[in-house]
Amino acid sequence: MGRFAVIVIMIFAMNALAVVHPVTVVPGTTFSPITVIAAPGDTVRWTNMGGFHNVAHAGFPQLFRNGDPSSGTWVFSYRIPDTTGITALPYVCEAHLDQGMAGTITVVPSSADDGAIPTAFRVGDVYPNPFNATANLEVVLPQTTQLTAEIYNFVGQKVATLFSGTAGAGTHVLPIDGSQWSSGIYIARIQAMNRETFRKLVLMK
Ligand SMILES: [Cu+2]
Repeated sequence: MGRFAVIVIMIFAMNALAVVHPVTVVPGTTFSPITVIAAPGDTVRWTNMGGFHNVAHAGFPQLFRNGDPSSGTWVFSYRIPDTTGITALPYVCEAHLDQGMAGTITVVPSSADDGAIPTAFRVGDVYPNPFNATANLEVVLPQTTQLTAEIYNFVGQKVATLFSGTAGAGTHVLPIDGSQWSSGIYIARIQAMNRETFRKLVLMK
């Protein structure tokens, strides 16, 4: 397939507002939310609400691990380094690897240039991806704005409109339902604030 040129406007922050992103380790085998969109300098904080779990970066070198899996209420914080070049920090619970207990921190450049309100919107990765039938797309808006999110198939036909209208500031999780689509590659096209971003999806049934 042809490649979409994605222009990434990278505005580096000198005094970005650091944010704490909470993740709940819920009873069962799920991190919630599964995907966190964060900037360098932000902190991700996991809280175990029950079950025998841990949190371990699934990369090399391993950047964080809170220890061996344990039950009981534990809290673990990890501050994303200011170094550039990290775009994603996948992590797992080592006790439930075989059950797919995993999450991702998607690292995007901070768009705050003065510690104030970010000026650009952020789009996370589609998760899970590849997916079977359903997935989620996360869009973070710094202000109320017009938002359009559409899915196109391999030959450029629109197969779904996830959202079209006015959306408020904050994090929007847009569900993707591919249960009626055939397996293959799809493209999510997200437009807001005079910018356009694309994400590739792989549907495997
Ligand atoms: Cu676990």
